[in-house]
Amino acid sequence: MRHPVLPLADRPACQAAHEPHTFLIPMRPLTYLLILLSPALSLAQSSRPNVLFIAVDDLNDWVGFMGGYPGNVKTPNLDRLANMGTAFTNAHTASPVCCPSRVAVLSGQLPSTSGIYNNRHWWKPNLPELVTIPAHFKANGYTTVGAGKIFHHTAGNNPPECWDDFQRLGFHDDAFARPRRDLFPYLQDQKKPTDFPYSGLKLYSDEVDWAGLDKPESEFDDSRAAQYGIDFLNRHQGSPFFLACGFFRPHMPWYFPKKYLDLYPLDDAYVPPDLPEDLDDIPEPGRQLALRKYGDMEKTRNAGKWTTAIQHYLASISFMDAQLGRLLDALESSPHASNTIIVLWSDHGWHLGEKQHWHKRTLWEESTRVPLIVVAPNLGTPGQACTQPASLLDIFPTLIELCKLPTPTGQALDGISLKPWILDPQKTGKPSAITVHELKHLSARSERYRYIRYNDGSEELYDLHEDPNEWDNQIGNPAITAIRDKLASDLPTTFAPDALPHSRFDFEPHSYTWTDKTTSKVIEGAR
Ligand SMILES: [Ca+2]
Ligand SMILES: [Ca+2]
Repeated sequence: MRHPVLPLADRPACQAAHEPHTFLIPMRPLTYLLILLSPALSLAQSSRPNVLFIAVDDLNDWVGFMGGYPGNVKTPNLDRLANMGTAFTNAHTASPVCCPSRVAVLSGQLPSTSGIYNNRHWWKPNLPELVTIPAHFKANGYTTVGAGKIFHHTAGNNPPECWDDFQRLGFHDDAFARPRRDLFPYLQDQKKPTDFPYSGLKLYSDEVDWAGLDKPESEFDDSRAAQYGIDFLNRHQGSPFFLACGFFRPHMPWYFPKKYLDLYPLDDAYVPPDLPEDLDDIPEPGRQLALRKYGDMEKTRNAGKWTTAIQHYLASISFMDAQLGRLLDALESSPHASNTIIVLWSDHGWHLGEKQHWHKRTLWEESTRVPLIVVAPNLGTPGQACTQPASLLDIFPTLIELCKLPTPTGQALDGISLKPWILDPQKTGKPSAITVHELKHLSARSERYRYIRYNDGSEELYDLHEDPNEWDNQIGNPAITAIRDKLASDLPTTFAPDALPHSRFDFEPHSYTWTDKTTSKVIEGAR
C-alpha cells in the first residue's frame, strides 16, 4: 500500500483572527527576560531546533496525502506539510480513545505500560513522576507554550507544570453541550440554542451534532489555537521553543464556519458500503466494539442523514486544515522557519459506518490509522512517504534524537526514533505498530498485515494489500500462520493494572491539585 504525496492545491480562504486571548496561566515575561540575560544559556541553545507540535482530534485517513477517502477531500495544508517532510502513511495510534492515546503520545508509553487505559484516568495523580514531552523540553531549557487540545481536553489532564504558558480552549464552540462543571470548570455557562440539535437528530450525547455555523471564523476554538501559535511565532526570540497547537476538529460536534460546507456538495460525498455481513467473521468481542453506540448509526441512516453527516465530517477536516495553513504561513514568514521541526499527528481515527460503526474505540484501520508527518529540516527528502509501520509512540523518541535531549531517567519508552526512516523511508525492519484498547484488546499492524487479539483470545488477521477494507478475516488461513505467529509475538505480554479512576480523587481545577480520597495524599500539578 503506497499512497503518493499529492501536489499543493489551492488553500481555502480564511479570515485572520486578531482577538485578545484569555490566559488561565498568566504570561511570564520574566521567563524571557532571564533567558535574554543569560548569554551562556542563549549561546548553548541557539543552535537547538525549535519544535512545532500539532495535534489533531479524531482525524482518520480521510486526508489527501493518505488516500483514505475515495472521493475528493480538500486538505491542501496537510498535503503541503507532507510535501515539506516525511509522511508516515502507515502510522497508528497506541489507543483508539482520546485520553489514553494522548497520554501514550506525550509519555511515550503504551497504555499497558502506564495503566492509563481510558478517559476516566488522570495520569498525573496516578503517575506523579511521569515525564511528558512538554515537561521534558521545559526541563531541558526550552520555552514550552501551547493552546487547545494537547492532552485530553477535560479538566485535570493538562497540568500547568508542563508549560511556561498555555491557553485553555476546552470546547467553547459547544459549551452549552457540556454541563458537567467538574469536567469543564473553565467554561462559561451557555444556554442551549433553541434549534439544538442542529442536525435534527437526538443522538447519544449532545456533542454528537453537526452544522455549519454563522459565527465569525475567528471565534472558533481552532482559530484561536492557530492564532495563539501565530502570535507566539511573531513575537518569540531567544531560547528554543516547543510550541504546541491542538485542534479540536474533526472531533464532534462537527461545527465550523458555514463556508466550508460549500467545499462538499452533498451529491459528491462518498458513503461507505452498507455491509452488515462484514461482521459475520468477527469474534464476539469485536462485534461488541463495532455495535457499541450502534443507535447513532441506525438513527442517522434511518433518517437519511448518513451522507449529510459525512459531508460535515469532511467540512470539519477542511476547516481544521485551513487553521493549520495559517499556522504554517506564520512559521514560514517568521525567523524560525529554517530551524523548526514540525510534527503533526491525530490521536486516533473515526468510523463513518464501516463495520456498522459510527465512532472510534475499535482496532480496525478506521480507528487506528492516523496522519503522522515529521518535518526535520535538512534531513531526508521533502515530500517522501514511508509505508513502514509507525506508531505515535515513536514521536517522543524521535524528538529526543532530533533535538539531542537526554532520555527521561527511569522511564521506559515503548516507541523508537523515526530518524532512520526519515533518512531512508525504504528501510525495512520497523517493528509493528501496537494498539491497546481497554481490557487487553490488542492489535499489531505491520507493513502489510493486521493481527487483532481480543481479551478472550479470539483473533482476526487481515492482509491489507489484498483487502484494504479488512473485510475478510484470514485467521486460520494456513498459508499465513507464520504471519499470525510473528504479529502475536509483538503484542505486549504484561499489563499495568487499571489506573485509579477519577472517582478516587478530589480535583481542584484552579490550584490544579488532586487529593486522594483514601490516603489524603495531595498531588500538585502546577509546580
Ligand atoms: Ca480524539
Ligand atoms: Ca468481515
